Amino acid sequence: MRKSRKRERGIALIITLLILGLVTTVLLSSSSRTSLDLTLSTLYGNRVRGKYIAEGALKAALIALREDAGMNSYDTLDEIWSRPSPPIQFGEGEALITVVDEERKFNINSLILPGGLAPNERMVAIFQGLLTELGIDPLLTDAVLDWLDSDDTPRPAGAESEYYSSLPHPYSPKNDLFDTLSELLLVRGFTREVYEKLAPFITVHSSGKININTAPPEILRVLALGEEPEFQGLLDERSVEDVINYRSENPFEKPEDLGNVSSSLEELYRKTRIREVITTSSTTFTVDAIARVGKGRYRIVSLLTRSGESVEEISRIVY
Ligand SMILES: [Ca+2]
Ligand SMILES: [Ca+2]
Repeated sequence: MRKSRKRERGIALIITLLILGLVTTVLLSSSSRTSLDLTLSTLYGNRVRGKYIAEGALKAALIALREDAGMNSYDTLDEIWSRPSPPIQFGEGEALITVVDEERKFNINSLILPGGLAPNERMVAIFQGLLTELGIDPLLTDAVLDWLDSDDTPRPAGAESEYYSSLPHPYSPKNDLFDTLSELLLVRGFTREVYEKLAPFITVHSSGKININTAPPEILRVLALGEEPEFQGLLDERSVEDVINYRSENPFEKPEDLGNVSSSLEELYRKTRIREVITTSSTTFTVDAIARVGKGRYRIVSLLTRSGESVEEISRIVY
C-alpha cells in the first residue's frame, strides 16, 4: 500500500515536470517562430531552450520538496525529492535533476560555538575523525578553527594573519563563518587535492545536525566521536551496515529510532549525547538541474531552504 502510494507520488512528479516542460516548449516554439534571426544562432537558441527546461526542472524539484513536507516530517533517500530519476525527455531536449540534502554532510561552521571564539569540542572530534577516515591529516582542523575564530592567536598547527600576510599574494584570515565551501581553499594546508577529497562530505549551509537517514557511511562512522570515554571511538563497520540496512526498510522518523537498530546502538543512544548531533529531517537542499537541447547545455545549481511547506531559493550558480 505504502510502496504503491510512493510510486504514485513519483509518477505525479514526472507528470508535473512534463507539464512544465511542455508549457515552456510551447512558449519557446511560438516565440522562435516570430524571431527574426532564427537561423543565426541555433546554439544560442538551444541554450535559451535549455534555460527554460532547467528552470522548469528546478521548479519541479521545488514542488517535490513542498509536497514531501506535507507528507511526513522526516527525510530519507527514498522520497519524491531524493529518488534518483533518469533523464526526462522533452521533445528535442532532456532534463536531469539531482536533489541532495545538506544535512547528510558535516557543517564546518559547526566547529565553532556561537560567539565565534570557542571550538565545539564534540564537532571538532567528529571532523578530525572524518579527516582521518578520508586519509587527510586531522591536524588541518587547527587551521580551520583559526580561520573561523574571531581572535588572531594561532593554534599549534593553525594559522592566523601572521602566516597569511607572509604569502606571495597576502590576504587576511576570515575570522568568521564560511559563506562558501570553496573558501576552504584559502585555508592553510587545504590544497586542491585535499579539498576535492573532503568536499563531498562537508557543507557550510545546513542546520548543523546530521540526518541519519541520508548520511553516507563515512559520516555515520564518526558520529559518536567526542562522546563519553566508554563510547569514544568509531561506530564499528557492523553498526554502520546495520544502520544502512535498517533505514533502507524503515525511515528513522525521530533520532531515538536509532536505538531500534540493534542493542549496541540502543545502548549508544541511551548512554551518550549523540542525540545532540543527529536529526532525521533536512532543511537545506542543493538542486542540480541540467538541460540539454541539441549541443546546447544549461545548468542551474540552486541552494534551497525549506521551513514547514515553504521552500525558498537562497542562491544559485548558472553554468
Ligand atoms: Ca520527507
Ligand atoms: Ca582567527
